[in-house]
Amino acid sequence: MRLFVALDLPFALRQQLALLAGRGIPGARWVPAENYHLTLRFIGEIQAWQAEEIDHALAGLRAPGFALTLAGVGTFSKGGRSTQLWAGVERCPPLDHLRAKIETTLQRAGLPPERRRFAPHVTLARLDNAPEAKLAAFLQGHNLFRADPVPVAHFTLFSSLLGKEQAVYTPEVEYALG
Ligand code: 3AM
Repeated sequence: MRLFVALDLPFALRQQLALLAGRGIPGARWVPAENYHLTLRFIGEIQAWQAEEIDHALAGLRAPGFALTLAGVGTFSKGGRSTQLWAGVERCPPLDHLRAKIETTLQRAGLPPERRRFAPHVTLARLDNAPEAKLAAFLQGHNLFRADPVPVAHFTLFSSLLGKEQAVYTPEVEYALG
């Protein structure tokens, strides 16, 4: 199975994000609102026995809940091409703390370390040759985006089934934050 650890987002926040999405960028594959999430750690394909160990390890993690505010929009690029359009996150030390704890926990459970820097975001669209001028206009137009803060009281282990159109993400286990 293919797994990742993420924050799922409350309905009202999904609605606010959906207001940003869906228009103005040819070549954008907009993520459906039910798929919005904030990835804390991609795990990838693993065996069922290892998933059980990961679940057990995550269940033992202790970290405080916190408030999360999404703000700003941006892009990731590869080889000079924009590949992903996202909503950003306001500085949030408890989120960084949670992410660090998850990383340590998963390494102790036997996963290789994540080498990539944590850049918290919610993906709004994947981009195939989107015109850079349209992207720039979108970024400028939504520069001041700031969602209402939401309480984060758990994190979630998701499974991911890659489909032709969109992946199907299923929350498998929720872990409460203290
Ligand atoms: O949270 P976002 O949408 O940026 O792109 C995948 C998605 O990221 C990412 O994990 C999230 C949940 O599927 N992902 C997919 N394959 C990956 C990989 N090999 C990956 N992240 C890191 N390494």
